[in-house]
Amino acid sequence: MSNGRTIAIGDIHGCSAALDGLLEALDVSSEDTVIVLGDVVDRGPDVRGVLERLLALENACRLVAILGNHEAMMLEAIEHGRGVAAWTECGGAATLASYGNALSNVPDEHMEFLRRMRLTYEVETHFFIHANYVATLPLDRQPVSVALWEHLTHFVPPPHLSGKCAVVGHTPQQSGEVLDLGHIICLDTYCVGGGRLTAMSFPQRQLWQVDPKGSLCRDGELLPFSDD
Ligand SMILES: [Mn+2]
Repeated sequence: MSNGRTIAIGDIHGCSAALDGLLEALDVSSEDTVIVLGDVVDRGPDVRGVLERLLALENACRLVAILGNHEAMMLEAIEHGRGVAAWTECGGAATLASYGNALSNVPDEHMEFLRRMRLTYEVETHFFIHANYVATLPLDRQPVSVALWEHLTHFVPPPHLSGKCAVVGHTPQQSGEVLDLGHIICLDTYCVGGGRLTAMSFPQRQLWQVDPKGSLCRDGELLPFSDD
């Protein structure tokens, strides 16, 4: 067992300045595992820059990239030409703009990164998935429609059969505050809409937040566990 930390980061959506500020505060080492919770692309100002930073981060720590619905849409659009209009309208236009509005400008390295993204990841006490889960199914059998798409505003599942706490993104918290339901923690604090980009360590629940420009709001604050 390494001495490294396990740190999850909420939905980045092309906010490279926020990601820079957050990574500076986190000061990750090669021992650390950093989990990005998906939706690193689309909507925000600098998708290409975010992917460049994540590729660099793979060399600085153990990076685990969870697949979000936006990466799934981007892969479908670019690799199979499916749903291009829907993807473009859902924030894909910003992704395209960051590559000079030409799909051919998206480097293979960036596409390979998207293809490496995984549906779930788990540690002893927590598991990580983009949107939501089916409580009665093991983590390796989670349906993609739920894992990538189902908002917590639509359905809050009971605790997962593993007994582990779920850490998710996808359902934006416009307050900028982490949503803590006891058995589910949502780290999508709506950076792309003017909220914050959030990182939290597990199981310690240390919290770091930056604003869209990357200025630190909360630095390594320890959040109490709720009993809910
Ligand atoms: Mn999402």
